[in-house]
Amino acid sequence: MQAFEANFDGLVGPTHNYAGLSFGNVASQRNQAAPSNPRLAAKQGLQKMKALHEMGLVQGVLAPQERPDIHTLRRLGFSGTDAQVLAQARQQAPRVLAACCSASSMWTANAATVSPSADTLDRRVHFTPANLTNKFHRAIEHETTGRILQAVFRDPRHFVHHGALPGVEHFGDEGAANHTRFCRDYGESGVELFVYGRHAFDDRKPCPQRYPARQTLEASQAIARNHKLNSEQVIYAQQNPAVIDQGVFHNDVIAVGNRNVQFCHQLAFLDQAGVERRLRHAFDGDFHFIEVPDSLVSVDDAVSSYLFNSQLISLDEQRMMLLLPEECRQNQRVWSYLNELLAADTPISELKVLDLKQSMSNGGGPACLRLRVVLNPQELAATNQATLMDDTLYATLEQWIERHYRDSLHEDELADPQLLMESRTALDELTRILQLGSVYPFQR
Ligand code: SUG
Repeated sequence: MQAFEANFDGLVGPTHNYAGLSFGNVASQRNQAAPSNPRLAAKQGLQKMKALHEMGLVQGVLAPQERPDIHTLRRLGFSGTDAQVLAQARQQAPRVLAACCSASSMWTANAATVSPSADTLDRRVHFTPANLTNKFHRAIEHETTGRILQAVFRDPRHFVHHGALPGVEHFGDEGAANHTRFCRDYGESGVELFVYGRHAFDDRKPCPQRYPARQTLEASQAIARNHKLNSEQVIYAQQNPAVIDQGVFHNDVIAVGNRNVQFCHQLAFLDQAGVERRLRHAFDGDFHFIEVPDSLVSVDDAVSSYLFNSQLISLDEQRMMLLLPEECRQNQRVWSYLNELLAADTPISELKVLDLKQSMSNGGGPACLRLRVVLNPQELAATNQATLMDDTLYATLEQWIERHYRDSLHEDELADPQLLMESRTALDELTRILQLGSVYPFQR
């Protein structure tokens, strides 16, 4: 059946800030305590959604989360009025407060793993919100993420929503950032590649030494089972531990795939030749494994430019476009490689560059900001239409951002009770715009 890929981007929340919360993510660590601009961040994200919509792609919006997360702060023993909770947290545990204020749900590549109906035994689309156990500020996302996904993909005849995996390191799961689906046509059954950083139940296997491996093999296997995938169409591949130690905290920082193309760095996987062989074998058709040599683009270049965190988009049956962050144009080696790539005989025939600096400064590029959901026409019709981008929604959201977002925010301001009020007012209005119902703790 005919199907297509929709991208659901995370709207940047009103508390977007740089708190240095992600050990192993070099941009997050480098920009700790820098002032942020939530309004600009949200507008940059919205511009990207508009650009994809204007290219004729189906573009959706996923709502941000309630931050500061008063509910979690109360679970951690802070009490009294909301203002008192914030004041106590600021005084006694400012890093915990910062974690409870992160707008990190904007990176919806980490919201969930999604398997299209063409791949699943029951022919429904399966969603598993990622538990994101490796980072506290992200581990508090999945409950609300699950509610938002259910409010967008409601119809149980088409959509299955699983709970997040057990919230322990053994089943650490980072969602679609470590999951790529290859297919000939989107509506045909595909090959799902799950990339993991370590084995949780076997200490003898290689693992990174400096930075954490956030995804385990056992988590990926559990998702494939829950999603009722055909095991012959599933490949598990270990990320190269050496690149995790250089700042590649998710596979989507070193590889991106679409349909019959895997575009990746030469050092992306532990057994790269084996991964290529298994993909070619499972794919059953013409397959392009485009490997970028380390001699042309180093891992450091890949991490600083986010070359592989681009979106690889089908323009038609043959041609694809890379949607890149501006940082790729600023890196001479990356930019000259890309121009050579355009001249070579591959499906990648166009480049488009976007300014996403506010998100990039926290280690989130174009691909981090979107969750890919392959849908057939019936599934699209069953999707919450109010979340789909068009000119009206774009204009509404732009005004909404203008009304509710600050144009500068610093860690010191996170305990300001006014910020909480602003954020809740904005989100309450947003749930009406996107017709989500009551998805936030403050609304329940
Ligand atoms: O989980 N950064 C996010 C970036 C996620 C990028 N996603 C993908 N690669 N798919 C993370 O490390 C930084 C927040 C801070 O430091 O304030 C942060 O959470």
